[in-house]
Amino acid sequence: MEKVANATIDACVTYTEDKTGRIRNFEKVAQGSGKHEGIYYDDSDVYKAIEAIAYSLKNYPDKELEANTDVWIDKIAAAQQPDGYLNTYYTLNGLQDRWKDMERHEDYCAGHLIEAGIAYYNTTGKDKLLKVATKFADHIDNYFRVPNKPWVSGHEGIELALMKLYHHTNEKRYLQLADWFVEQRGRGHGVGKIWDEWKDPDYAQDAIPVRDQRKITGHAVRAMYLYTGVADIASETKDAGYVKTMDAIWDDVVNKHYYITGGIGAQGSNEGFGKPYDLPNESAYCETCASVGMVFWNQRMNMLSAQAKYIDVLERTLYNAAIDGISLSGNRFFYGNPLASDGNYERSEWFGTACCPSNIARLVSSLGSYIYSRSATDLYVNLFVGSETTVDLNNNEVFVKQTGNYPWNGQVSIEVNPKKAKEFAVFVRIPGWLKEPVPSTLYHYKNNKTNNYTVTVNGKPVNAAVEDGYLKIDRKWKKGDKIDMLMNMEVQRIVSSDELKQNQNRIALQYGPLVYAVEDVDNPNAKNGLFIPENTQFQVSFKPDLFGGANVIQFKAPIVAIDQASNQVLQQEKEITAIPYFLWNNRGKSAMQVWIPEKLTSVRID
Ligand code: FUB
Ligand code: ZN
Repeated sequence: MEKVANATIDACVTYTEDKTGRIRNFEKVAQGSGKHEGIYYDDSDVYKAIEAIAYSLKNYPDKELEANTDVWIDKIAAAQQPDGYLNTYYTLNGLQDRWKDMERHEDYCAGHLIEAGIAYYNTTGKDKLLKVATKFADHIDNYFRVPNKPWVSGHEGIELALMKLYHHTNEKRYLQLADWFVEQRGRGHGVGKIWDEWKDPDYAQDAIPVRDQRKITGHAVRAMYLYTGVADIASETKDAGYVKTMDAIWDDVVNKHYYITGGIGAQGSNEGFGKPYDLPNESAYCETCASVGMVFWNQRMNMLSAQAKYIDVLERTLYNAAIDGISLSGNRFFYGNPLASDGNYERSEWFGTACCPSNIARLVSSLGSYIYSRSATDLYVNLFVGSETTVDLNNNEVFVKQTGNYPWNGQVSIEVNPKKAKEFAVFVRIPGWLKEPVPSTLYHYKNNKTNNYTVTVNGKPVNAAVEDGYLKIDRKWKKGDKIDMLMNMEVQRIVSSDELKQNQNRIALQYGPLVYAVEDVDNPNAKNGLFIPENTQFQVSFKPDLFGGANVIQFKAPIVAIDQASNQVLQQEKEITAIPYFLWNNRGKSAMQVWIPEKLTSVRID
């Protein structure tokens, strides 16, 4: 979060207002003329940057940054049309063409504007951007839903944003509009580039109505944003049809399309989902934005059901595939996050289509909102993150403080300090990775090895049941109470189910919730020559000087290579170091792999 505050936001600001024309586009609209610079969806990156700034300012106040953001907001407000419409691409290119091509992201940009407006208001109390966003939402509602004019969003996102606006304002029309957008899909209304070009409405989750959908299809970010919105709507309306869709699609994703890093969207060709079980490693697309969306969706699924399995998935994606998208320096980004590399892939400063940098920035800077959830009376501890917060439970302020060094080790303390001593439940998530890598049939710990855990309250063992993945500690809580949790972490060898052809005879290493990778920078020639025999002994140690402090897994294992002089295969025992996957490519370009052969016969020597 500190890196995002100090480096990532700076990168986003520089690229938004200096190195590209994103802010200039708003200025030109206000001036009444000028050529649009960039791509038709670039306004969204400005809004996402503001959203990230808003979350970040909460923990890292910065007067200068806030003042600069206020200037951006003035420019955005000045570009809004009298009827509420706001889009620099169409306003500069001719408003007569607006709302014609459903793929052109006008509503997608509106969604990001709404999210930014709410976030900025929540942190600063300033409502200028929120008013602009609300006026645009009202325009969209009056233009489409009220007259029931068909419109299928070519890139979803507005549905979840409208649900945020509904929760913020309590105005029912935004809930209705969100639901209306969802109900438009799958009815043959789609018109525009996507539908012409792809000839495949599956790409935009538009082949069949959402309540009939049972399989994941198409573009991964689009799908994640859609289903986040659908889960939000279902939480509110208890729509059983949507819940059925959500359950089936979630099962399909985690059991057939899910990388061990939590990444999704295997294919570059459609930036999305491919055939079931087709999960190549080196060409894995796993867009950073898709991981961000996966985190959103699983958070909403958890809120809908209070089941911890969704947080297991969320945590895996967050700590592996998602934060892999950002460098340790905070100002380099991966668009795709493969699980193997020949050493020619590296993070970039920016992209032509620059959706990922501000997306990972807004996710990381809002980490605080993923740690806990609550019902009216009870508290849920979802993530183990050092933090302090006050939660209102049934008109009782409860100050909660977490300390520990998770995910480097499994010791976590949670202080629970209610203002008034009262009976309620604290549901502590018992991470699924203690037993199984993921709630999925795709991956298993070799030899069914599991990790143990203990939980005490004020030093005494807890006698409580685990419900839906949470240990339910129901008692009269009073000031000074403390939960101590000890999750035993062991290096796990993960194997894939038979369907995952690309991973056969290979293992991945995991310690706690983190997946590890072997980089050639530590282990010359490992990419094509390393194998890890069954009886290998692993040592884990925390290296304070590596990557600013990180665990490594070390072990002795053979690397085979062809000796050029003799043309013989040589096998040498080497000291191998594996690092957390998300930290790879922070020391220059290097070959890397997550899935490593177990036997000499599976090694492919190039
Ligand atoms: O279309 C907007 C964004 O650009 C998508 O979410 C990304 O996948 C990229 O295509
Ligand atoms: Zn992206």
